[in-house]
Amino acid sequence: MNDILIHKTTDFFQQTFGSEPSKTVLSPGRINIIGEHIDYNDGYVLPAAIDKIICFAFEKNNSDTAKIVAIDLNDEFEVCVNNEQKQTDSVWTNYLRGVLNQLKMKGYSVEGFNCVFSSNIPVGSGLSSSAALECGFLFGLNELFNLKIKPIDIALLGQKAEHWVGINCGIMDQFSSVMGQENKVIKIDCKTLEFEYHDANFSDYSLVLFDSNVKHSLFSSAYNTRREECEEGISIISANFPEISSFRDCKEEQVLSLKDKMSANVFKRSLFVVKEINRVKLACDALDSGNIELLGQLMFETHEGLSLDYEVSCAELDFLVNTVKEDNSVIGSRLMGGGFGGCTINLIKKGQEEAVKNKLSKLYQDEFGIELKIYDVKIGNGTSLYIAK
Ligand code: GAF
Repeated sequence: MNDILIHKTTDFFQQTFGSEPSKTVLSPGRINIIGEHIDYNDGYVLPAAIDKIICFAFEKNNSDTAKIVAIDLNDEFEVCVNNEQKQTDSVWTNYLRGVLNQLKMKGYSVEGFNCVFSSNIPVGSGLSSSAALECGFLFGLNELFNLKIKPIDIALLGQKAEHWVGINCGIMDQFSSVMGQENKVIKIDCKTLEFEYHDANFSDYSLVLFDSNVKHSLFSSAYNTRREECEEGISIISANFPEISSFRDCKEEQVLSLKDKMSANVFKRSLFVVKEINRVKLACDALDSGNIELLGQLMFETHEGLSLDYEVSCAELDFLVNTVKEDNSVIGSRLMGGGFGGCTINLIKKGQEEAVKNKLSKLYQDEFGIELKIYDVKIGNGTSLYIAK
């Protein structure tokens, strides 16, 4: 599947600019097994890069102008690389403008270049196409101009570019896109950025994503509000328990004891975060010991918390999770990513995948009149240079 995308991208580059690209970069989307809305709360997350990617082709052009073409969008833009970039109405270009600004602010100098890219990561599905865009673009410029930026710093610069665009995100998406490894999930400590790879062995179960095919527009404002509510939560907790500076050191009982000192929303968000941090630790142990049933149960619990306490679900996602919960072949399901639409991630008994997919597609269509999209997940490598065989 990715071979077709790579050829399409490099052929397009050749036809547009009349030469072969000197660098071709593959930049993946990500899934997250568990640990949602936890990265910006100093907790642990368990994501992985996937085999859906953006392919970029780059070449220097001996000028001070960057010419960038988005093949799938049939759109392009040009900027002078020496200028400070401003936000525009064209959202996809803002991610790349944000990257150029970050490089400039950190003192990295780039010259003019040509770039084309194409993607098979569904946009708005919670698979983090934006992190793949920022980090793949950065990775390519790093290679093209020999900037010597370390992989983790590529992730951090990508995150800053996303903040510039307007989402005050954590580090999970960029980190997993850059650092992913085939058939491994990454346990990231989002406070220290220490990380470990764990085998992505789900035993008798397959990972399947159900894409609700909706994206409710309150995503970015609600995301930033959740972050602010959590900041308020931890500051109230620290004021009352001075030994605690981070949710990871906090116990459920301590949050419960502060119910009267917090607004209803801040209380619910804080409780969710403390429970979710614990769930990730349990889930990682369950994965390591092959107790996939326990992992699945924890995923259902996460969904309930995201829906009732963190309030980032929606009718479509709740329907997808609640429907498969009644099916014995599905042992875990939850909304994945920021919420308000996008995908659920599911663990389905091997051999039963098609039956579950067919049944759910029909029920979803009947309930909402929306076509369910389905992706079978393969865990792939992080951002890399493509070397033609
Ligand atoms: C989005 C953000 F970009 C991530 O940083 C993370 O917070 C996620 O939502 C929720 O877990 O993908």
